Amino acid sequence: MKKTILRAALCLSLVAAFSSTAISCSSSDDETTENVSTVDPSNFQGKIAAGTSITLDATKVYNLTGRLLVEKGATLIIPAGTRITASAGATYLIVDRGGKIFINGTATNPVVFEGTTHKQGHWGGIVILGNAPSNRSASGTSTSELGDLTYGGTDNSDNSGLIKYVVIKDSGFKYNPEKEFNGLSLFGVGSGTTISYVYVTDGADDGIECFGGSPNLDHLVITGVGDDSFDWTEGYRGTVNFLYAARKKQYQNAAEPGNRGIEADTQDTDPNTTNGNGTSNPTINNATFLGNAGGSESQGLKIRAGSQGKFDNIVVANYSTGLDFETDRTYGWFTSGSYIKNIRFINVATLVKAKAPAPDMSGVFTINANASGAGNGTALPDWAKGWTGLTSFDVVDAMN
Ligand SMILES: [Ca+2]
Ligand SMILES: [Ca+2]
Ligand SMILES: [Ca+2]
Repeated sequence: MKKTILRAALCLSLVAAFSSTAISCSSSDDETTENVSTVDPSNFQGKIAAGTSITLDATKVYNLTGRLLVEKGATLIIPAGTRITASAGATYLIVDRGGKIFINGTATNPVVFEGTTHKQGHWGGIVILGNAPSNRSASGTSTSELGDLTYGGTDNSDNSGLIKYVVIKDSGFKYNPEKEFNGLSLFGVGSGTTISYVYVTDGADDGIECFGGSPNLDHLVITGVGDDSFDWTEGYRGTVNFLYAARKKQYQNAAEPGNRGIEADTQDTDPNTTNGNGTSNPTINNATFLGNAGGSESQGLKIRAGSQGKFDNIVVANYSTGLDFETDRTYGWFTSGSYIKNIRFINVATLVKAKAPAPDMSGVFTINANASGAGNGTALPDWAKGWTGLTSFDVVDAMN
């Protein structure tokens, strides 16, 4: 009762400037939908409504206590140095189609999202929805497994804002095996969005997952996530430039045996159709993937379900299998051209694998023993030092 009264009072105090918001003050909704025009740092959740722009205060620590939705037409600006601590459970930040986020971290002052307790899966993650196509439907739209909102459309160059120098720790809360947060989940995000210098660490499920869309991402560091470091599906077609991805053996367990650097799909609901919206075909340049031989999915790059891709300057180290292909359409793409160039395998038992009957896949890549990957071979590249809190990382750390 007390909570209800407080919520009603809070709502009334906040909606004065927004005449159309009374309906959203229902407390019956599981997802809190109170509009926020000012933010309570100790209870950071609710809805930033259309027409509203909120800028956080970097001198304060924000405790994310539920869902924070940035609505279509609303803007959330997070200045350099802001720290957001997330309470346990389905606490997450979600930006709706047409909403904008600006995470303005810097190399010396990143924005940090972390759990109130440091453990994998403690809180949700960051979810961005855009207007770029998903191949789950002819219209390019679908419903997000996270947040249950419509995403996608027809605008490949859609712009959801800017994410720069952000650290995401302890993410990956799981509702059930089909609904799991990744550190950063991009649903139909368009190429007009800027995503640079993102560090996901110690999270459950995947580090970053792209569900369709065409966002370009650069300078990504992903260490110690439960499933795949980088995952794509639904016709993802962006470019990833400079990616340093490493496992941490300490996190491998029966519940999360995942151990893939990349897991590439074309669509989960029906991999045999792309509904006219194309198969996944991103470009990955300058990437390092450090695994360890443990776990049931020790594959550097798992490319399947018709996914295509173009790779250049790639280091794959300490995986049982380097390149693991599945399905005829994926075989067809990689045997039809030179799409994996300058790859370097270090301590990889089986360089390439494909399910029978498959064509000979041994010629689909070109080796370069001097490939630099993310910039420094297996070692942490210079661009990843400092803002991540890391000063070094190498194969030994992935084995721990
Ligand atoms: Ca995932
Ligand atoms: Ca995955
Ligand atoms: Ca996947």
